[in-house]
Amino acid sequence: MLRYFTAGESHGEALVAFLSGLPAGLEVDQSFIDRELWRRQQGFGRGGRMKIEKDTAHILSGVRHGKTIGSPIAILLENKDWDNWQESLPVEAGDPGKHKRVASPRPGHADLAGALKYNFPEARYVLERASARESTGRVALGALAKLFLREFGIEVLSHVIAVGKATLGDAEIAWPTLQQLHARNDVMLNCADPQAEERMKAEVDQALRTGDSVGGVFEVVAHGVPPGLGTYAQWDERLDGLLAQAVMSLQAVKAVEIGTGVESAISFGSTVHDEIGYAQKGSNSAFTGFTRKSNHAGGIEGGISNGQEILVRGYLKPISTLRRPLGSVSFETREPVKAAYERSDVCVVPAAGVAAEAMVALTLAKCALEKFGGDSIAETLRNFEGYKQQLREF
Ligand code: EPS
Repeated sequence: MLRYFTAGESHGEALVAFLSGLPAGLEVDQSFIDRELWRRQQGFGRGGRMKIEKDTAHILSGVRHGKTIGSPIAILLENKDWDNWQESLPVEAGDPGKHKRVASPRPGHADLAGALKYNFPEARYVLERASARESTGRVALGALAKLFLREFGIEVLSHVIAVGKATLGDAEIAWPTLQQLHARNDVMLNCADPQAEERMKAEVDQALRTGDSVGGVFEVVAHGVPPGLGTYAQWDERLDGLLAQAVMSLQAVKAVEIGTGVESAISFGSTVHDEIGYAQKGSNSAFTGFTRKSNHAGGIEGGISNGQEILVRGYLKPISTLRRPLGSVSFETREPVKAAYERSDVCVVPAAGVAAEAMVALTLAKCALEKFGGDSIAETLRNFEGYKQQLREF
């Protein structure tokens, strides 16, 4: 069973991430994990914090001589900014005069709901944990899940399809285009169409100019997924439900869509469902001879992967920290004041897409382990080979 967990405050000493249940014998590529962490830090519209941090995964356990050993994996991710916070956010009691309080809650942020829930007089501890910095740990674990999925020929990537009102439009983005996008060493908004990306940049520029923030939409694509992951047999085992929870759990995500789910709701069935055909066996690298004319279902029917690319979209609200703050109330006096402002990002859509890749990869890895699971990679791949044979003979 694949289980994972993260810990750490945004300005604490470090983040820690745990992953339990990966089979033994998986090769762990440190540079791959660090590149994934780097990808999460990119994008036009990030704030000053990203100039301070250069995330790298320090593996503490569960990997020896370059391979997993079946024991829980723990990863430490240092917060370089800790140097600036040691006095204001110490583990011990410290000097209360040096604490940095968040005087008024930000509309849209966890500040108020969290302070009420945990009975804090102000929101410092709330934002420390609600912060999207936490997603760094998930990306490190997601990188391990991606390495595991590669053994099955499954790859997970993302791209940005909208920033504010600027959209990619209906252009279909083929898998090789996403691979090229992923290989780039300069990331602006991670959009596959340069013209759309310029329009997206203009939206971020406007938010920067006016002290505002801007949200958008990313799409995660999982390529090479065999049919048969997830099941309709029980409500909490449906792959679409699991992916929706995984992606919705990311900071600032307010809606999740599988395939063209939203558009489908306002269309007739005849234009939405993906017609089925059959091609000669062995003519391509597909798992079966069945083919589809389209992929509106986003690769999932009945809560089961159907062998098409899995498509998951996440809709991000604009960041709730505004340089031109909205109205709020002072925690101390209850008088109307402007919401607190702290250094922040203005747009995080590309970074959220990378974090969502990690969540999709972890979800698919969990389902793959449930279907093919073994204690070693060799055992797991043997089971997978047997299943592929079954599909070929279907
Ligand atoms: C965040 C606020 C900003 C972001 C942070 C998320 O941090 P800071 O307050 O330190 O400037 O940069 O994101 C990250 C640190 C990160 O690694 O993504 C927030 O309040 O959610």
